Amino acid sequence: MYSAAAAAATAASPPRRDFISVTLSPEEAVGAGSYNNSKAWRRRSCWRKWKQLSRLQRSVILFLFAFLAVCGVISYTSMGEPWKSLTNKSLDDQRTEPEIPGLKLANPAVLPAPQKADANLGDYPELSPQKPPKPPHVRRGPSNLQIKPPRRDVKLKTPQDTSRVVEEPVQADKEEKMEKSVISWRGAVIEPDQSTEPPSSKIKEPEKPSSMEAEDQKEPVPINERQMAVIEAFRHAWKGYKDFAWGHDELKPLSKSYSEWFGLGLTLIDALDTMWILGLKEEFEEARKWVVNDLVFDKNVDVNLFESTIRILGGLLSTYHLSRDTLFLEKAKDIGNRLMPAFKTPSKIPYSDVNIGRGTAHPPRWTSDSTVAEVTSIQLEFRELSRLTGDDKFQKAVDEVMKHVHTLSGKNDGLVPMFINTNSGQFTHLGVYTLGARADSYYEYLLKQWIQGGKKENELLEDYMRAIEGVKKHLLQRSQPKKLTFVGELAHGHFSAKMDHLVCFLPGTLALGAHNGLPADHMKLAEALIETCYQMYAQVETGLSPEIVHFNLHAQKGHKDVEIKPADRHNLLRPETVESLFYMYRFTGDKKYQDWGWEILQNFNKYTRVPTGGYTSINNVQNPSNPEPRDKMESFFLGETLKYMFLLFSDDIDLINLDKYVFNTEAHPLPIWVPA
Ligand code: DMJ
Repeated sequence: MYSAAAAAATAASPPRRDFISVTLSPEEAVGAGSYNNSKAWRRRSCWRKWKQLSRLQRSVILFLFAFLAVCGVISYTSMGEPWKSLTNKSLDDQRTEPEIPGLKLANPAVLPAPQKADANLGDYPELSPQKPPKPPHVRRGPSNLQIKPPRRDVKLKTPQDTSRVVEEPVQADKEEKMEKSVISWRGAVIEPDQSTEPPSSKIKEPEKPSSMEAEDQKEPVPINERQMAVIEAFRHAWKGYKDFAWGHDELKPLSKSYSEWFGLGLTLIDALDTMWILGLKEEFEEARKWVVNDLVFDKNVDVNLFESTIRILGGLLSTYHLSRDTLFLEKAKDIGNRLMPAFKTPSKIPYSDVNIGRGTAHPPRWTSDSTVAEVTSIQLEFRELSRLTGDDKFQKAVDEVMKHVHTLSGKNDGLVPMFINTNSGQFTHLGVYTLGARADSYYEYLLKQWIQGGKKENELLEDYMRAIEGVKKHLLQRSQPKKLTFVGELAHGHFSAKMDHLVCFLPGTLALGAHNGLPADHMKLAEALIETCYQMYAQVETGLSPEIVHFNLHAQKGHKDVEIKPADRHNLLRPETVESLFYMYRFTGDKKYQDWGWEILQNFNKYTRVPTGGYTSINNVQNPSNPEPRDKMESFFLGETLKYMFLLFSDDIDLINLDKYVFNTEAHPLPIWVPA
């Protein structure tokens, strides 16, 4: 087309440089030296070219332009939306991607959506206790049951802090209730309605963790070196039990055998929730299998109502709460039902012993009395069983005991005698008062039931407050030379400066009461008493407390505060001091309590650890060169002592949060019934 037009133009008029230059090839133009690539030159050249076209040619070209323009408008409107969203998405991606200089993500808009935090809960990190310096972040409990790891912002409660700290869980609970999800802690899941319902409610199947909760996960608090040492101690104890006593009640670590009390795998059941809390997944699964296959209550065997309630029923209930595995609840219901014949007495004060296979109960052979601590320290467990099953018979039976004891005469300013008759329902052996054996956990359970029930049962609080006043009035004294405050005993008006190690539960209980709003002087007393309990270890040659001490009331040259009688110098690996150290550390944040516990753990390792596995009670805490091993590991060493050690060394207040759980007297945590 250009050639024809050029030829025609050449013939009609003299050649014009600019025109010629357009029709020539660039080489020719350059050769002619006339090529000018300026914008003005190009504009003029196009216009001339346009003018040279025929009208038809111009019309065709204009039509083509118009047609293309219409097509363009149509296609823009149909593609506009996706384009817009793609553009916005890219912007969003830019907002959420961190800006790393020099690094660009390839095709960020087409990356797969991120996985949810719990998409693979089966990936449970294994503990590696061999590497204490940088311990792994561990989610406690078997992976499939793990819900919420602990909070990142670990805070210790101080008395000044209390109001603020208490508000947190309440607010959190409110939000969780609104979402109709579950309240949970590290695998513990409590349905909100379950945690508030009265005993008449029906049991519900546990819920699986929702994806919403998974999103809510927080960074686990790492396990520290001291906690790793507890895990190591537990594994050593467990090795002995597994190798020589598997499925039996107690390990005899020296003779590499076992002893039987009820024939119900007492150590294994007592240790279940400890394994959960310590994160010992493999051990837990193995023990669970034993419960599935071998734990049978249909046995012609006499069990002690109190001991089997606090260790077996309590252990099964807390393991159910932590794991949400209904196996443990079913077993708890089974044993709970089998213990009920104990309450068929003329007074409704239960007998001490029950044959769980035959469904019969009886007092000990030599008396029709029961021990006061025993009949008043089964309430947390039976009440919880009623709440979970919806069957109020368990709670009714134990509440009746408490109501009856509340009205009884024979107390001394709230202090109770040690025995109660199952026929008459009256206290017997009047006039002897102790916070030690046979009475201890009566006081503990007054406070703890009040807390468990949402602080509404005033009679329990009244009895507790009165009893603490009774302790102050009749049982408190100070020793010489260190002026240690201790709790003695009263027998028919005579004060005895004797204190059982068992009494060392008291500082922890007093601190728990103060944390729950009871008078501040309870905390002061707790601080004084825990110092005394620590001295019961520190002043002894092995650094381990004897079963019973006598305090010196008068200064004597060369005498310490603590005296030990030959019959009392054994140590059964008991938990009470470590238990109280745990409460004291939780509520004060004072590291000295952790240090004291650490000393005690080291001394257990030094004097009671058996090289082939297990720990043993000893006969003589005063002889470091021969503490005389007794060849028995009590189940509470795993159920309580090591559990409280682990909790004491933790800085994670959500590791069994004391505003959500109350420990039974065997250290099995049960949920506090949150007020509706
Ligand atoms: C445990 O069985 C319980 O703590 C009980 O309350 C007292 N005795 C032992 C531990 O010492």
